[in-house]
Amino acid sequence: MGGDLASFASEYLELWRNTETQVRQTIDQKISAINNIIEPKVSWLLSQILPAETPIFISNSMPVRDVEFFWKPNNLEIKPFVNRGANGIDGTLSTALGVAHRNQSTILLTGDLALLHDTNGFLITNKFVGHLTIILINNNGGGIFEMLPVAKFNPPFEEFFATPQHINFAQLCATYGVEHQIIDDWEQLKQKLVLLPNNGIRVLELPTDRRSDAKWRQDNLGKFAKGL
Ligand SMILES: Cc1ncc(C[n+]2csc(CCOP(=O)(O)OP(=O)(O)O)c2C)c(N)n1
Repeated sequence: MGGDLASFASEYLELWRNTETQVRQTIDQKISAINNIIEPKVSWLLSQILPAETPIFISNSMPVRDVEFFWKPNNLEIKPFVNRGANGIDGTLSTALGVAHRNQSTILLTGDLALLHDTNGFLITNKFVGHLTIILINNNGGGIFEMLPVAKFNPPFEEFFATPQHINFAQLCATYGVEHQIIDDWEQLKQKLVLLPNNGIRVLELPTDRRSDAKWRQDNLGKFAKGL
């Protein structure tokens, strides 16, 4: 009886492992062929290009979900920090600054609304020791809500759910004396991350389209599970 159970358990494990391998291959093929900036590719790429053992704080909303879906497992020993369970988008910047302070150069992966929620966290700049690169996925609003059925009903979707803020982040960063750069191709992002600065705070802003990126996930997540 015990033996049967053990062999069933190992067959079951084997099934999971094979499925994982297959799904990973499908994701890699599909995403590596994409040239335009889309949100899911950010997590996939970060998992492969950051310096070894880099700490990364991953914001709630779609960043943490994209990391869960698309992060490619490997032996770089990247150190992830998240606030799961406490699902607020508040305090994101300050938490990331706390992780980065007197630590190895650190990454924050965040959406625009989460960053906006806590921009006064930038006031710590004078006391901050270390480096934080903020990878800002700017889809002008809450991309997570595009994944819900309510997205089809506009109005009120844009005004009450997506809540776009139309912020010029270059100006916002200038106010706080924080370096800012727009990233519009993958090569540029790679060059910026292969070696991280030792001090200061900078924002690398990737403009994205929340509607089409939500559709991309909706169209592809099911296919990945089926190995298509
Ligand atoms: C303090 C707080 N306020 C509101 C919410 C509701 N909420 C969840 S996700 C989200 C949108 C976040 O947008 P953004 O950070 O731009 O990420 P995206 O959805 O685009 O990935 C909001 C407002 C929350 N989780 N926490």
